[in-house]
Amino acid sequence: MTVLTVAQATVRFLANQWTERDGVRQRLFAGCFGIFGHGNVAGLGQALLEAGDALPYHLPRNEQAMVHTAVGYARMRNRLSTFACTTSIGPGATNMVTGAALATINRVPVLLLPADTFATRVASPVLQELELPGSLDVSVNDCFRPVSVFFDRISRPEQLASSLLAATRVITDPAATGAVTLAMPQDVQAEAHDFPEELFAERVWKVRRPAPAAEDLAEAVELIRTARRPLLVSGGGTIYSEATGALRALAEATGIPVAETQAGKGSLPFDHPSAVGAIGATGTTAANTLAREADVVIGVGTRWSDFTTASRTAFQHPGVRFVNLNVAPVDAYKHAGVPLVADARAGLLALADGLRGWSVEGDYAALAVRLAQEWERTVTRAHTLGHGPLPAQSEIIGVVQELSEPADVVVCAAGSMPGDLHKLWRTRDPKGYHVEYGYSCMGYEIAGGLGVKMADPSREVTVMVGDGSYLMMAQEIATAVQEGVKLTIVLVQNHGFQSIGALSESLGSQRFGTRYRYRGADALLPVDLAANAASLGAQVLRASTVEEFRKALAQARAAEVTTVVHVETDPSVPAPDSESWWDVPVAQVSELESTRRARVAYEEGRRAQRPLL
Ligand SMILES: Cc1ncc(C[n+]2csc(CCOP(=O)(O)OP(=O)(O)O)c2C)c(N)n1
Ligand SMILES: [Mg+2]
Repeated sequence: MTVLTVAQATVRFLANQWTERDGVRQRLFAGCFGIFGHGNVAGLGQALLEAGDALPYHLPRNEQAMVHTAVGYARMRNRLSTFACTTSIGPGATNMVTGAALATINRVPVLLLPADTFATRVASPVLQELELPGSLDVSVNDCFRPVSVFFDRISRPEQLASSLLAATRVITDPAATGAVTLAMPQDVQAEAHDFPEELFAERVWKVRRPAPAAEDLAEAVELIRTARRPLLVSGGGTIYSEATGALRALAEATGIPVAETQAGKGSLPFDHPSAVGAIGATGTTAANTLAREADVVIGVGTRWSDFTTASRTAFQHPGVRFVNLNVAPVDAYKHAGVPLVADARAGLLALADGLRGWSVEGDYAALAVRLAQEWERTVTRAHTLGHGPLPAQSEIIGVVQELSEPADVVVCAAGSMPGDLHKLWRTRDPKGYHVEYGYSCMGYEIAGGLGVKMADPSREVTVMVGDGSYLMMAQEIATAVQEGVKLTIVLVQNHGFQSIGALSESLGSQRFGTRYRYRGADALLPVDLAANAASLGAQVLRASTVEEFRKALAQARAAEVTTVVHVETDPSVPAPDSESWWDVPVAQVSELESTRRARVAYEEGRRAQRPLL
């Protein structure tokens, strides 16, 4: 037996957990981020101090941001390795709730260790303690329950061992993973207990590759063999499972074109003959044309979000059927599909086997190639518009593309940029495109980019961030500087929320509340985000033309320190049209003519919606 505090035992346990897939072993927890307060400074803080390099500690600037960093890291490591995150009680803890939701919605593992108020309650109410008149066992940490895939509160040291084991099982299960939260009362963290030694033995959590059930596979194969216009839709699961080779082999053997979701972008290199690019509301005309007429749609590792299905308008074939290959049953059963509950790679190999000798007709494959080539010309035009005096955002994307190497990573999350990147980025590596579009959380960009770079320092990481997102969460530039982690950050200044502004306008709401301007006036604000970035310790370069931007970006890429390239763009130039739709309800009654007109268009759009039951 080993006498340790609950916090010391937790840290020792975390330092000894490993994952293994395909015989490759890595640490489940690369370290621990933490912001200390009275809730954890002498508990988990003391334990991390004592543990030293056994579980390396990193100091972020904001609790939400550190979860983003952990998510960026874990996504880059295909969910096989992540970070723990510890906070104090109260606001430090609840700051992590958004990060928890982001992790769970994206199905990315993070371990959250918010401190909790005293289990003994002798000094209650302590600073920052919630006091509900009708209940004494609710704390602010109960906010984590609906956004965590696992939640427990360690009120007694005796609970720790079983809780840690249950938490680790969930976090390493690709079908269940997300935010795993262990709330730790401040007194319990510091309490000593005699723990069984076996708790601290090295443990290897095998991440298996379950194969589809034979009867489901047979049904799927039979269905696909009847298809005349099948379409593969590849999601994040393909990339996490390292199944891109198997996808490519299936596409090459059968000629089925492959469209990509946001998380699945990079499943095929953009110029592969089977690649038709992004699908859905931010898709290519190639993928969306094929989707409209597809009779069998094979989803691989996708959760069929509304952006992917264009709010259930993308698939218009009257008899369209789905096959869903997904490790998570919740996704495999969507759209009344034939469920292939399996690892993406195992499932794709099984499908390839079952479909041996079968392929789509030559005309169909040729149509897909022609449509993809057409879109490529659209992309080239958007990259090189020659717009002035300020450049269009698509030209900024074009220059980032032009200077990037295949293995570089582009990172983004919210604003108009994710949609533009989904349409216009030419991905050449499965890990080259990192857009957080499950939660599309403004503020993920820099913090998440930090995690991406920490996960693979050999790659150049370019963070694309709008002025709105930057203003929400730029402070992790200071963390990047402190950690000696080099990021290239492209800060796109367009004085407000171009994305929501354009959406608002299209819905008859006249860009209300989306422009950063003085109250009642049109003049720009004297806000200097470049100076702000410099104040956080970054090297900063300013550009106002495409040429200047190209020079600045080349300099930023060559730099060894985190460098921000500040560029002003013209928000009035939209990216090329997706010929798609997104369901955003418009007021059914209004005094405004613009709203009434938008409502008519909205009702028209809804007519194409299909229940897919
Ligand atoms: C935390 C959060 N709040 C609100 C939103 C809704 N939203 C999506 S994009 C956006 C504006 C983003 O502005 P900016 O970063 O400047 O990008 P731009 O739209 O100008 O391209 C808003 C408010 C969000 N996605 N995340
Ligand atoms: Mg903006």
